[in-house]
Amino acid sequence: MAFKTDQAERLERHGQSHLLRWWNELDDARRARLDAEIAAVDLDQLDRLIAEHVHGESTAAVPTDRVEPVEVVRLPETDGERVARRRAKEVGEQALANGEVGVVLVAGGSGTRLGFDGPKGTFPIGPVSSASLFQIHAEKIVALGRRHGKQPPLYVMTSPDNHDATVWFFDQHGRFGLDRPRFFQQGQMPAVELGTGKILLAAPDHLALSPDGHGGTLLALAAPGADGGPSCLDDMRDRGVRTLFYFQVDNPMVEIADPAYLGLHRQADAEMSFKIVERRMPDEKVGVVVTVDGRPQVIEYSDLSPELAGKRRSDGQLEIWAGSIAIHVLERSFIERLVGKHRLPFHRAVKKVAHLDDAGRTIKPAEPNAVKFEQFIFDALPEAERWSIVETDRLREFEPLKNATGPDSPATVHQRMSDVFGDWLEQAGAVVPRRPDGSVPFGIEISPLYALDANELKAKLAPGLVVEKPIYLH
Ligand code: UD2
Repeated sequence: MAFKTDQAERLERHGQSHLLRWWNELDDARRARLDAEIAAVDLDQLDRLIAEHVHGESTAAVPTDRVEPVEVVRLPETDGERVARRRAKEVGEQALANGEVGVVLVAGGSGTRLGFDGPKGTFPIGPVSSASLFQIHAEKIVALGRRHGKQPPLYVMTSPDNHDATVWFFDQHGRFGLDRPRFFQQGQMPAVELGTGKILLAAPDHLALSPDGHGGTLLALAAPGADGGPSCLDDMRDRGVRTLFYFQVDNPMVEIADPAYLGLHRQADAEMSFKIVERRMPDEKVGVVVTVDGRPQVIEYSDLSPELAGKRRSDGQLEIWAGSIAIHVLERSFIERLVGKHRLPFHRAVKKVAHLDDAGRTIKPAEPNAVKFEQFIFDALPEAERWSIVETDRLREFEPLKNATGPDSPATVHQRMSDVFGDWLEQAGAVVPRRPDGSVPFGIEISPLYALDANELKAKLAPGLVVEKPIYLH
């Protein structure tokens, strides 16, 4: 197979001809692979990104004086607020019962910080059962289907690197009882060399590619399905799904399709909604929701100036306090509008990327050597005509699995899950032992199929249970 001349010329024009260095040594199959990967790269777009993020001054910092706190629906404190929250919940429950809600789970990330070999969703995280993240999420959706009479369809975003392993895992487990989960793949972007902007080769026939960020969800939802079939958006339209609940694979505490949140979103006639928590400290690794010149937007933690991150009100609270925990509601019509005309911006991440050197040896760099480009879903917020920002209780709903040890690790997730399930058991009249700091001393776990929330547990469990050792209700 000869390389198409126009492809070679195209690379030449963009200063990327080095990608063909080993062309003459490749057999036809490997040439075809490299050819397809190069053809898939939008080199005009990449030139712009390299000019801005590799050679240019890539500063995402927003001038502090234009940034204001965003308006938030706070956790209910008064009776009136509790009644309003209950009304919103009824609106969300009706949407679920009507089958108008779909669930999007983003699981395409590489999970490098966790150091786990395999899709992060397959990580065994149940504190007693060792159920995987995927199992816990899937069981919540099955339980929602039982409760509301219609199972919300699940759309799982994977990346080319973990797609097959993800689908295999669901198949091995009978798809956890889900009716018809659909798996769709996000796009990829090439990594380029820091300083030069040259695309890196991972192998003689393979570019160093990585997922294009969870902002890639929008285009991936609109892309044709396998074999040119309907896109996920087409599928949603066919099923009458109008509203999407979006969440990340790493947080087993997420209240999937939380009816009160869905209801608040609908009552605001919002196109996009954010669940937020109060930031605990200036350097916490969550994006912050703010307004800039009156429009809402998220500033990612890595782009936040220390001055803004640590600014405090006179009462000592952080002024910019609304931390995004990446739990969103999006209208399908909003996504359709965005993919039609708008492109989310790309952010740069400087990373260590293994690559071939000029002699064809694989180099595993000790220091960051490359720039990766990623889109973030939260950059859709400024495009929304209406939005809602809703506070949730961090202790109940946010304990993500990010690291192998220390904060946000299996140990902290096990503890938090057990503490919350301990609370549920106490509310149901059980006796649960506690350490002096209030934490429970061993694993406690309740399968979503046994009880989806504290009220369901209360209705199911006779009071008087004394918990003396690890327990898994399922
Ligand atoms: C994300 C948010 C941060 C905060 C935090 C809460 C970004 C940039 N930051 O931080 O503001 O809300 O989460 O936990 O999102 N993913 C894909 N494809 C990709 C990249 C990521 O599906 O190309 C998924 C990934 O599988 C995971 C999620 O997105 O479910 C978050 O990715 P991350 O762990 O890289 O984000 P993190 O912790 O930097």
